[in-house]
This record gives sequence, structure tokens and C-alpha cells, in this order.
Amino acid sequence: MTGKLPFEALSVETLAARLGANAALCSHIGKDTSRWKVREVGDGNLNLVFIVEGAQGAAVVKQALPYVRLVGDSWPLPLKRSFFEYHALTRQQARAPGSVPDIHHFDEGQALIIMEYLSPHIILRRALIEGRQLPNIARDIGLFMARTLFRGSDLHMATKDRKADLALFADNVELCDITENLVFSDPYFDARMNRHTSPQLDSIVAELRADRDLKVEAQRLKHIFAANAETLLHGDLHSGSIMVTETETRMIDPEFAFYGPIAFDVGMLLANFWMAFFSQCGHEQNGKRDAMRAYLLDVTVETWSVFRSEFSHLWRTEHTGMLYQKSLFEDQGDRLGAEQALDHMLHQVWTDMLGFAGVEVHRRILGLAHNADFETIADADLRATCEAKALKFGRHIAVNRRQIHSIDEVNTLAALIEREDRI
Ligand code: SR1
Ligand code: MG
Repeated sequence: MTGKLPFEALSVETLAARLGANAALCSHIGKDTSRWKVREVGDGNLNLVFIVEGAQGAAVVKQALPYVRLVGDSWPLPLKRSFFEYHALTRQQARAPGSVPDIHHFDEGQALIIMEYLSPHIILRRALIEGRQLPNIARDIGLFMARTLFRGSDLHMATKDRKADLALFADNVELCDITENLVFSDPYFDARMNRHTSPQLDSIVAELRADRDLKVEAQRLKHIFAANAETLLHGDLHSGSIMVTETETRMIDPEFAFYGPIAFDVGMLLANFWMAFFSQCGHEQNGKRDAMRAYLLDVTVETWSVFRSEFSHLWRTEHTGMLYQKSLFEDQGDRLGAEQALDHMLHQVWTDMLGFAGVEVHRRILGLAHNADFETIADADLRATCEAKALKFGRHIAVNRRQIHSIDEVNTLAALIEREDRI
């Protein structure tokens, strides 16, 4: 296949014929296409994902579709998201080596990326629903966030390079538009594609949509998201964008990558741990999940702590960019000044992170794109109980984010809300 052919979606039936001459794929799995086994495994909202197994190995072929898979061709979406995903993956690999799948090949015209097949990895969200306590995720994800977010910013990069990258990713307009609407606005009014567990949550949803303080805060967060081009974000760093084994963690799917606020990735990620926490009572068929709940809160503490300390370490060792430049502080022997600037920055990330986490929780319960943590709770009353608690938590951390000073405070609140009987 060459990039010059018109775009055509692959299928299980056509993949071997169309990619049989692809040197990169053949070198990883073997060139005898009669031995290739192809499965389509995409369970995300947007793309096709194939696992192709050959005589010598396996690879993943991910292809964008010209529309939103979850909704259908009534919602067109440009193929260029594959280009942004490819470029984001190469930058993440350079900035946080070993944290993303290896890329074997990219075909811009066919919007497809051929990459490493991660096995026996599974999606982190699934592992958390199953109640698995993975020992390394907090450290691995905390390091990934600190390294990619610091090294993609004007704290580290030559500003000429960062501005070139900013321009490159600025064209990822349609995916930013999805986030701008789905995360920050749609949950707070009766948007067309919204849905929620009804009628159980109807009155809570009405209350939230009439909550002026919450709506103003969500719009302030949208403003920060849209106007604060600090660093190259993953852009969709939830537990469905992370693959794990007992000991290994890889981040996938950065097609929403663009230059935005550091706090966004951190907030979205932690929100997904807090949602996993509130969903546990819906998954207790085989026994109580108290230990899992405690584990999940510990994971939020460790993730934030690893992120903070790695970000601080990079500030002290790789602070080569034009922001808070060294010539004003370290080079004049003013280490305290540099530390003060770092503290201010981390404080801002903390405060905004809580806001982004709060609205991420809301959109997964009130908007179009729900998550399996709650969706797999078959009993609607039980699901609504879990969701209502999460909504209350999300509202509190979004609206009161400037008055919350530690992650222990947030987790005490989560534990208190979890223990409440009624919704
Ligand atoms: C229409 S896309 C819906 C959601 O799926 C993606 O994974 C992003 O989270 C997006 O908001
Ligand atoms: Mg995705």
C-alpha cells in the first residue's frame, strides 16, 4: 500500500491483501500472508484496531475512520488525527522512553499506524473493574506525565522548537472541539447526545444543570484548557488509554494530543482512579472491595507524589527553557527563587488538576462517552448510587478546588461520600 492511494478502510478480510507487501509489518510478523490471522479488537469510540498474527510474531494495525465510530457517519471526523497520534507517540517515546508502544510504520494517506502488539497487556480500566491491584501503575504513570509534560514545555525545550510543535499540533482542531464540548459544556445542559441513568439520576442531573457556581467553574476550566498552551498533552489520558501487565504500563492512543495546560492530563487521569473507586460497590458480586478501594486511593496519592517529585527533579536538572530562566535564579546563586517559582507552578497545576478531574467525572456520567467502570454495573439502581456519589464528589472538587490543599483531603472526602447510604 502507498500513501498515494485514496483512503480505504481496512477489514479483517482485506487486511492481508492490502498490507501483505508492507516491509515493516512483514519484518515483524513474517511475510507469508497465508499464515496471518487478523482480528478487529477496537473497543474505543473512534478507530479500527486490528491484531495481526503471523508466523514470526504479531503487530497492531490502527486505522482512523473518517467519522466517529461510536456515533456513525453522521459525525464526520478527519483522518488527520492519525498524523497527530503518530507525532505524539514519537515525542512521548523520546521524552519518556519505554512508556508507549514501538511504532513500526505510519501511512498518512491511509491514516494507519502499525505498532507493537502489547501482550499480555490488558486495558487498565478492565483490570480495575476486575479488582486487580497493580503495584507499578502509580509510579509508571506519574513518571510518564512528569517527563512528557515537563519536556514538552517552555521549561525545557528551545522555544523555537516548542513554537514549531505548537503550530503543528494546533491543527488538531476537531479533536480539541470534541473535548471542549464533551468535557466542559455538554454535561451542564441538555445537549443532544447526552445520556444518564434515568430516572434514578434525573433530579441530581437537574440540580447540577441549575448549579451556577459549577457552570461558571466548568467554563473557567474550558478557558484554561483552550487558552493555556503550556505543553504537549496526551489529551485523553484515561484508564482506557493505558495498557498494563502485573508489572508493566504503557500509554496508548494520544490522538487528542495538542498544546494545553499541564494539569489537564493529570486531572483526567486521577479522575479515572476516583471513578474506579466509586464504581467498586457495583462490582462486589464476588466479595467486598474494601481493599481495592483503599488501593485506588493510595494510587492517587502515589501518582500525584511521583508526578510532583519527578517534575521537581526535572526542574532542577533539565531546566533549559526560557521560562523562569536560570540566568535569573540558579546562575545568580538564588536557588530559593527557583524553588519558589517551582512551588507556584505546582500549586497552579494542583488547583487546576482538581477542576479538570471534577468535570471529567461529570462528563463520563452525564455526557455522550460513558466509561465501563459504571456501564458494566447491570443493576441500574446500584449503578445510579455509584454515579450519584461520583457526581457529588466531582462537583465538590471542581467548585472548591482553590480551598483544597492536599490529596489526603480529597481522599477523605471521597471516603466520606462513599460511606453515605443514600444518593
Ligand atoms: C466522540 S469521542 C468520545 C470520547 O472518546 C475518546 O476516548 C475521548 O475521551 C472522547 O472525549
Ligand atoms: Mg482513545
